[in-house]
Amino acid sequence: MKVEPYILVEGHRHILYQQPSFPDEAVNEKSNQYYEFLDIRRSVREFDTRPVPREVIQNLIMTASSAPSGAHKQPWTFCAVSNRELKTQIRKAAEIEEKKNYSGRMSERWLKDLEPLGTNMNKPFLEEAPWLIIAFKKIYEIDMDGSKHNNYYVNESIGIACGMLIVAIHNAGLVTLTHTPSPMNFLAKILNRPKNERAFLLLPVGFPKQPAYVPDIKRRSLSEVSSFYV
Ligand code: IYR
Repeated sequence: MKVEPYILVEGHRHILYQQPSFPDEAVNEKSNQYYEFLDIRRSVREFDTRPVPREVIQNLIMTASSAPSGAHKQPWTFCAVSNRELKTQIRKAAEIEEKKNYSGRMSERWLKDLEPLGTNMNKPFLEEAPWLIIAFKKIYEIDMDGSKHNNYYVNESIGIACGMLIVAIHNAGLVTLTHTPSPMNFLAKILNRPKNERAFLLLPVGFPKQPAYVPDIKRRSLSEVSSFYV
């Protein structure tokens, strides 16, 4: 059978999709290996001083940006910060917000839930990590003529992209954590972002400190996190 390299769907070109295919046994093996590989990933809050080349960060961002998004709008900008002064400014501003969070804005219950994780209002990783990647979501696009158009499923889209970024970081032998200073509008100010962008997540990236310690948490079992309808 002759397979066309592309077809037209309502006048739009759809190109032939190809990806590697494996025998059943290999599918099983690969899915299990990948699970084991990702299951060792942890949020790490202590970073080594070892630098990470800019090219690596560029690759990580391109991996994140390969994520699916609402109507393929790719409604995100990933800002990569290695500049010392900017990192210091970000740390100072984040700690001001976190101080308010930890000493009043967060509920007793919330603080209790965080206790085993050992987080607090001090965020040294914001200066110690060689890079900070700040994911900004683009609420809307601005046309050449200045008109605004809302993007679609922006939170879902950037959430998926950030998930892929975290996996790419782990795959490269690097570590990160999902830092959520709140409110986080200081990031748009410090980084001078355009009006249509809102900070979504801050991910410090680097090599883990040697030795690094992480909380002794357990993950839920398959039966706790799933229901099958077969
Ligand atoms: N944003 C704070 C508090 C915090 C909240 C949750 I939910 C965490 O899982 C961890 C921390 C901070 O970044 O410390």
